[in-house]
Amino acid sequence: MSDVKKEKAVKLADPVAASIDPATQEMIARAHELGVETVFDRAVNMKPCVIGIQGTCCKNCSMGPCRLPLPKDGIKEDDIEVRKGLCGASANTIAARNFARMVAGGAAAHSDHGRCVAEVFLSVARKETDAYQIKDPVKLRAIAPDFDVATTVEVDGKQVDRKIDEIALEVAEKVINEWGKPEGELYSVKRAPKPLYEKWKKNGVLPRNIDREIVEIMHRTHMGVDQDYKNIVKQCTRSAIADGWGGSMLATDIQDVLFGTPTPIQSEANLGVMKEDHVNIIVHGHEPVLSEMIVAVSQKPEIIEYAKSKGAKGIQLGGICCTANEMLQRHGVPTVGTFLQQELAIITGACDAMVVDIQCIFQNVANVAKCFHTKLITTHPIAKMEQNNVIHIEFDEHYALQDAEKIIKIAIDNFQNRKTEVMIPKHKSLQVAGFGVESIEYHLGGTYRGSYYTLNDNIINGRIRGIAGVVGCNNARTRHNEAHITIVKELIKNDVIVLTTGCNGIACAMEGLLTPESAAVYCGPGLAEVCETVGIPPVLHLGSCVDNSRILLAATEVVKAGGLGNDISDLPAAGSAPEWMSEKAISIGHYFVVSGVYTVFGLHLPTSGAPVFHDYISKEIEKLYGGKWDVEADPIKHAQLMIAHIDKKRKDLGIDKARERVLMDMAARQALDA
Ligand code: BF8
Repeated sequence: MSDVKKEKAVKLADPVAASIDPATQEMIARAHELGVETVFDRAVNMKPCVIGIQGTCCKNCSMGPCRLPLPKDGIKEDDIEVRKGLCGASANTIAARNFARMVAGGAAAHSDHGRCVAEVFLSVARKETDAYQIKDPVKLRAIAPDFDVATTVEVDGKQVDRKIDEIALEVAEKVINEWGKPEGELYSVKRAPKPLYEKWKKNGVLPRNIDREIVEIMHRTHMGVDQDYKNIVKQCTRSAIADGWGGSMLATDIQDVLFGTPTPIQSEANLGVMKEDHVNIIVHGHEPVLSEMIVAVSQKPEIIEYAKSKGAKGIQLGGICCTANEMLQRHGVPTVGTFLQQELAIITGACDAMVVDIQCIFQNVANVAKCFHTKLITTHPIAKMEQNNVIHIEFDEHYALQDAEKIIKIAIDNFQNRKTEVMIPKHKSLQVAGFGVESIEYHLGGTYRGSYYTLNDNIINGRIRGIAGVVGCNNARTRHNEAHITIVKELIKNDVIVLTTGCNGIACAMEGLLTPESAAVYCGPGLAEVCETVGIPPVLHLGSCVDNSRILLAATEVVKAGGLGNDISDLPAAGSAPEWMSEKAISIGHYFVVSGVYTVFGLHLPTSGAPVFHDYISKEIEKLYGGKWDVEADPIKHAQLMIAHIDKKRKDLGIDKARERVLMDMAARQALDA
């Protein structure tokens, strides 16, 4: 056999077909020039399994994997008797089990992150570390009542404020208990609108504790346990609520308490934020516990001097994935890129260290780093890599500053070792990020009447047609950022304000949609007017993926402000994950759905091989919780589905014709709710 025949034909990705982003296209071409393989190339060489895509491959025991593709001539009446695995499991059971395990994986990832933050908070409250402090005591006082912790105490017949240290300790002990308390229900589920809480109670899905719901999914989906797809979905629901209204919400709250609640802040996004003459340190992953310390140490004058002593002009920090969003929203650290740009950042030849913690980290970054001088540093005990060029420096909150300093010095010492010619794309965009429940209230309500009334008024009078939460990943099976940007632009063009998190937030930043000025360019006239009046972008960046809890709470505030129904499911609102790829996205999608949100996913859902199960989560479930799943790969149709849903809700509320400008007073709002 000739060498040519022995060699596997390796195709290279077409940069323009792979991404809409010019910086990404440039770097894919650069990777080809240097002979470095990336995810974009792997995606054109390895096709996904079609049965896996349908969700009907069962590998939960060693009699399988049992594969149940959808019959070409469609399913028949007796499908569950004919199409089955060795044990008899139907396509519905198999797809529901697989779906449930994705929810468990996603909820576990968010919630274990939350637990880590809660443990640091407990150390701070117990005064075991002085690296972290309580930066937002106001937020701590605000959330304390949610955990039945008093914020005042009676002294001489008068209520006076309790000491913040006492509140912190009590809240921290209650919070850490949420992962494993033996009885009761999660505290934070009561933050949902009352009708939603009542729906969860009636359907028996109130989460008991965070860990238990994940463990129970693993038990129920073990071979030979739960064989009723509706019952399996019930447990998915309990676990997803324990994520969105539990583990993720606690992560967000405690991160705000420890590191500060974000307020709008200006920065930049895309690979062009890296600087050739600086030490470039890229922090990638999800937990701000590490990145907060990296930010703090990198600003120390003696560290900057040390960098200069090695020939650099300074230190340029940058972020990838949700660590980027965390450092951006609290410190304005620029965003290097989305999930699919992690290898490309190293291929610039200017990444002196990539510091990673948990989640969304390609194992291939280690292979790419080998081709350059980049030091790849893992920091978390649960996330190591097998390649021998990876350095592991375990981050311990008790020695946080020392650990961060050690990591930064490795990066600085590496500055002089650059071996490949540096090529940093020029592309970068301005962005304003750092929005949240509190800042939306302030921006749309003003200092003296901070509230959601103004937002509600603008929705009622039709300037703002509705609200969309557009979130989630990139996926190398689709053109990088294309669906994200097309969907968001179609929504804002139709006066739908967009709340974004995760990699959608980064994609929108790269496209320049996170600036107040973009309103005049891309928005319909109503939304443009609101954005110009209050000086906000039409796309509000609410942070990382655990911060999707901010979207749930913002929706709850809209309900509370009145005039738009009694529950999240009444709102003219919809959710979307255009380029999803992770199990976390499925957990997020499901908690949006069972919180009452019509939620559309791009690409495909791993449910298509089991149409009866798919119908259940995309139709019948709406009767229980008011929200439902949908899937649409075409981005314009995807956005139009969301807009149609928003219009239907406007009609149900009786505000479909009220597009003339009417100033609603409280009585008028209450009349709408009646
Ligand atoms: O948690 S959006 S690719 S980075 S999973 Fe990952 Fe998806 Fe990006 Fe953050 Ni969320």
